[in-house]
Amino acid sequence: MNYSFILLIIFSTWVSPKCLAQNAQPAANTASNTTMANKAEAISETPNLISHEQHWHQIQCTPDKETILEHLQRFPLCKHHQNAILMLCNSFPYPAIQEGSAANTRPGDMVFVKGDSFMMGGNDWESHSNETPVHQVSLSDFYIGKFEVTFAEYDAFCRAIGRRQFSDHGWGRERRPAVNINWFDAIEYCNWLSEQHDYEKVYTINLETVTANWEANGFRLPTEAEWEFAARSRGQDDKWAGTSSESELMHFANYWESQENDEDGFPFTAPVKSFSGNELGLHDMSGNAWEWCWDWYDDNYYKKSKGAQNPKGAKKGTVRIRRGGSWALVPASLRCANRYYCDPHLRYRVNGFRLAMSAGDTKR
Ligand SMILES: [Ca+2]
Ligand SMILES: [Ca+2]
Repeated sequence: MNYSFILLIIFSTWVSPKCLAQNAQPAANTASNTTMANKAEAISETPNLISHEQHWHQIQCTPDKETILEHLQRFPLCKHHQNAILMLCNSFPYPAIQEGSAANTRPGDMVFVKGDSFMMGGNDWESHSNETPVHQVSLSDFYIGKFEVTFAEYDAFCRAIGRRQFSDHGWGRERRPAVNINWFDAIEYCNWLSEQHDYEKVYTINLETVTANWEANGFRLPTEAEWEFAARSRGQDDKWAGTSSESELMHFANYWESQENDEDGFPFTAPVKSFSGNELGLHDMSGNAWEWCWDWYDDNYYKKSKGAQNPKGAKKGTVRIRRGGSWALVPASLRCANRYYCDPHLRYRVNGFRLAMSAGDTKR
């Protein structure tokens, strides 16, 4: 293991103070990471500064699909990129999907999860205060994806709306999880995919404000409670998705083993299903890519959600939940009960997502 790889892991995991993780984040890294992030922003904003603002002003005066698409292609790193995407998605119908282009996302790739009550949270020696108190919550039936959304799937969306594809850092695309996905990217994909399959769209997107219709039968992100219930194979006491034995974890999860030891053969992301699934047949719930959930994060939410039915997180916040740990982290961070969060705007090489659906009236 050389120093460049160590630095890569530190950068990809802790690059910004907005992406705080209360565990496994040395305070000493914060200042240098802030500087790195600021430099990256400065570099990305430097090219085309004047014409980029003029072009954006033109779009605001006369929103036009072709002009928005042109803006996305000419200024992929500009500060208005996210708003341009949202404007495009809100104002114009999605183009039809190319036949076979999203072949990995079929209803058969979703697992039905029978709802129940379970004890959510953790209180063992590795748990953090935000995982306590362990408390009972109840969930309705839902579906959840067997796999993380892959590059093959997300690239189909990008092609359909004329969006640039996100970097795979040379690790490979196709069946590897789509990374560099921020929370809004995931939400937009859910709505687009629902439209392709004639499901009702779950999300209403008004620039930065996103609301969910939980009765809709379309694709959506799991809630934090759904994610944990599914990772634990319907709320069992599993420490990681598929096992409670750390010696067995290498068969169930892609994670960072140690500086000297990388026995699983995947120093970065692994193609989905490279590791065994849990009892529900869900792969990579622990490790590989972090998975965005719907919920706003609140340190003390568990103190308020005892006995809740279908809890959906804090009513408002500044950071969204992500779960399951990643290829760049050690086993403690991959625990089913572990709660992490991230600024929903930020795109990191460790962040991806998984689909879910409400099961109420969904026809399958
Ligand atoms: Ca690995
Ligand atoms: Ca994962």
